Parts: sequence; C-alpha cells; structure tokens
Amino acid sequence: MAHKKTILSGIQPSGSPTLGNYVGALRNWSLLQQEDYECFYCVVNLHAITVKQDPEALRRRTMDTVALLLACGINPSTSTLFVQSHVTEHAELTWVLNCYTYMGELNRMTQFKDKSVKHADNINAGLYTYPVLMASDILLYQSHLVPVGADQKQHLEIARDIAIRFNNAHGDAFVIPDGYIPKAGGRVMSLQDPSQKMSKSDPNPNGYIAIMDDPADILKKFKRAVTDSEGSIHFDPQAKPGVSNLLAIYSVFANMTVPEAEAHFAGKGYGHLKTETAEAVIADLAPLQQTYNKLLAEEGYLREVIAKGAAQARARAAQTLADVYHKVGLDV
Ligand code: ATP
Ligand code: LTN
Repeated sequence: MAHKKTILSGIQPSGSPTLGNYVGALRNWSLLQQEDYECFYCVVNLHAITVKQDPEALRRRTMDTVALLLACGINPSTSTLFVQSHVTEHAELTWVLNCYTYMGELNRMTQFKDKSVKHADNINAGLYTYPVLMASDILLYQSHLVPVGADQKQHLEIARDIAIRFNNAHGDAFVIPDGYIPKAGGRVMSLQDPSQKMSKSDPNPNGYIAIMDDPADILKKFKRAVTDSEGSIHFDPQAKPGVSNLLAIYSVFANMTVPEAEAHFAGKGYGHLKTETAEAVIADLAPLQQTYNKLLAEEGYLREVIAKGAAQARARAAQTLADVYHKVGLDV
C-alpha cells in the first residue's frame, strides 16, 4: 500500500462546467496536489449515462473535460488523470458493493429524488445505484480524502457506511474516506435564485457562470444577479442569500476570508460588489480558458495523458478488487 495519503475525486462529463464546479471542487483538486497526497482525478462517464446522453456528444465532452482538468492545473506527471470507463474495476466493484447496500439507504438519497423529478421519463436502476458506483470510485483507490462540493455530503456518508459494513463483515478491505468540502464556496448558489445551487443544467443561463463564459457574459451575469433591497453588504445566507453568495465567491477569488471581504466592501453599494466579483472571476479564469482552448487542439496529447492515467489507476484498483474478490469468495 502507498505511504502517502490518497485523494480521489470525479466530475461528470455532462453540460458545461460552472463556477460552482470550479470553486466547490476543481480549484481544490489543483491546490491539494501541492500538498503531500497521491491524487487520482477521474472523468466519471459511467455516472453520466444515468441520464440520457447522445453517444457522440458524450465522447466529445469526455475529452473536453480531460482538457478542462489539465487547464485547471491538474499535473498529469504527478497526479493520475483518467476516464472511469477505462478502468473496468469500477463497474466490477460496484456489483459487489450493490450487494452490501440497502435499498432503504438508497431511498434516502436526495440527489436521486431530485433527479427522479427532473428526469421523470427515465428513472432507471443506474440512477438509483449511482451512489454505489461513486463509493466504488472512492474505495478502489483506498482514498483518504475526497474533495467535493457540499451537495455530495450524503453520497460520501453512504460510501463510508458501505466501507465500514464491508470491513466489519470480511476484515479490512477499505480505507474509510473523509470529505474535503471548502468552507467558503462549498455550495455556490444560482445568481438568479440564490435558494438553489448553481447548476449547469439550469435552463436559465443567467443563473450560472460557465467556466468558459467570455468576460462580457460574466460581467453581464453578475450585474444581473439577484440581491435584496437592503443595500448593506454583509454575510447572512438566511436573510441575504444573494449578497452572501456574491461575498463568498468574491472572498474565494480575492483570496480573503469572508469577514475580510465584508470589511473590503464596508460602505460600498451592490454595484461595487457585483463588478469587483466579476472582475476577480474574469482575471482568474482568463489563463485557464486560454490553456483550455489550446489543449482542445491537442487530442493526441490528451489521449496520451488518459492512457497513462488508466494504466496507473488500474494498477491500484486491481489490487483492491482482487482483495475484495478473495474476501467474498469469488476467486475460485
Ligand atoms: P448536475 O448539476 O448536472 O447534477 P454537478 O455539477 O452537480 O451535475 P458534477 O459535474 O459531477 O455534478 O460535479 C463535480 C463537482 O462539482 C462535485 O464535487 C460537486 O459537489 C461540485 N459542485 C457542483 N455544483 C456545485 C455548486 N453549485 N457549488 C459547489 N460545488 C458544486
Ligand atoms: N457524484 C459526484 C461525481 C462523482 C464523484 C465520484 C465525486 C462520481 N464519483 C467520486 C467524488 C468522488 C457529483 O458531483 N455529481
């Protein structure tokens, strides 16, 4: 087993990634590389097919997501960057863990309930067991830390519960993982309805900033963000959800704590808050967008990165799966 602690996280290749994905997850994936962890980052295309996908679009978006992760600063020579379907152990462990997961547990998952409403014509068994596939992603690599947004907390808890249950039944097979959810930005809210999380599947594009939005759009969307009529800038997510969301975003991009950001805007109006937040976001995303556009033209390179990533990931995943098969008695 590795000496360094292990990090794993995943992102679906669906839709255009938003500022929520970036602040809640991707930015931290890149920052955590600088600490003493072995990092596995995965484009979870098996998760994506729990909702209907056009095959050609799925292939293209999977490669685009690989380019995005590199543009966000994932370093393929120190981190393992791979595509989930390339490592068949994910699907294999999922079957075993399905048999260690109770329907009662899955029935409680709020993401399943939300998605069942959103995709009422396609409430498939994959959507239902989605958290078991996610648990397999995490547990296959003996992951200690899982950087995600706050919306994934429930899925992390079920992953821990499944791991503990399996370990109790068969002896230790899995490390019990912890979540890493950022304090500011763990839940970036919609700019149009700050009671909802910012989502790439929002039908109103003014609700989200896509990471690839151009500067003029980013400024326009922030200027249109819903605030309140009070006029004072302080952090109070219950009473002032719109303003608090902007303050949280600003604090992340200005590298300040939320109280420092409040102090920065003391006596200023909402116009300032919106414009300065937009400017901070635009400046941060500009180099990322440039690198992304350059990488899109380098398909050969992207394919090299994920081929190497898959080989590295498989080496680790195969060890865990073999141990699980042995413990369960499948290795005759
Ligand atoms: P969808 O909205 O289509 O269900 P998603 O964006 O929630 O998808 P992923 O693309 O797999 O799903 O999410 C990748 C990461 O981004 C996850 O760690 C998730 O918690 C995080 N994330 C998504 N939306 C937000 C948000 N609004 N604020 C903070 N983190 C977020
Ligand atoms: N369900 C997550 C994506 C995801 C993931 C993972 C995150 C799939 N497998 C493993 C962390 C670790 C989501 O954000 N929708």
